[in-house]
Amino acid sequence: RPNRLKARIRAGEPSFGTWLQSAEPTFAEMAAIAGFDFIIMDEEHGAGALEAAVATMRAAACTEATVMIRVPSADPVYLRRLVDAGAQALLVPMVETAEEARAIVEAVRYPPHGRRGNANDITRSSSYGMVPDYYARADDSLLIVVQIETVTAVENARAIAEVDGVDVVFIGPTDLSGSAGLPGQTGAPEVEALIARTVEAVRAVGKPLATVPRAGRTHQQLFDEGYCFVASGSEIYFYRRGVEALMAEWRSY
Ligand code: 3PY
Repeated sequence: RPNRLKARIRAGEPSFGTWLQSAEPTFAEMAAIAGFDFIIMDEEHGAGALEAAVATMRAAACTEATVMIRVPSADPVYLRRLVDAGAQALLVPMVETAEEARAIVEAVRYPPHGRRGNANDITRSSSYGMVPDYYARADDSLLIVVQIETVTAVENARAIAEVDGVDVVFIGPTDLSGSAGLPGQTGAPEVEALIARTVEAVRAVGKPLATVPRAGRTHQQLFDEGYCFVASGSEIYFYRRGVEALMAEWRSY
């Protein structure tokens, strides 16, 4: 299965995504049918783990949408389990140094470029051995996205972006605001300044950026600033908006 999100990024096409927190594949399927280019299944703050990730990927497989997994941490063992299970895109939170970024890339690349173990005659990632050239194509077909969301990470943004194999740098404004001592104040000038520093550092390296929406910016403005994808809302958010509005309407009759 081609990594359509990676192809879109390479072609310079901006992509719209959304988050999946409940690990319910039905919502992944719905988001994919609705036309999102990608879905991030969130294992950092959401409910699911490996089996739900596989179910989510299967649910989206009938559409063009790519599933990205946000892992709970940079644990190389779990990263490897996910790529064997067929994850095409990984989002790693709280990356603070180039060394951490390099370790993530090495964990999921096959030798000689990394330390991924080879069982590709049986894994889901290689279509259970039915894709003969999987080993040769595996490294390049994976999309690796690292999150910059602490003040330390901003200081190291250029070095992180320079790591070979880091495809995209994802700015997390919410955690960055917390790290800056201004929790939740993503529009504060100090936080905006940290984001601007990161944008400048990553663009200097020529790597694409990604983020979530934030106040005062349309999606188009973010794309114009060099973000290749924006991940907006989640099934929890959409459901909350819907039930709150409908309850208010029904109780008003
Ligand atoms: C952040 O804004 O901190 C994120 O990780 C994206 O939700």
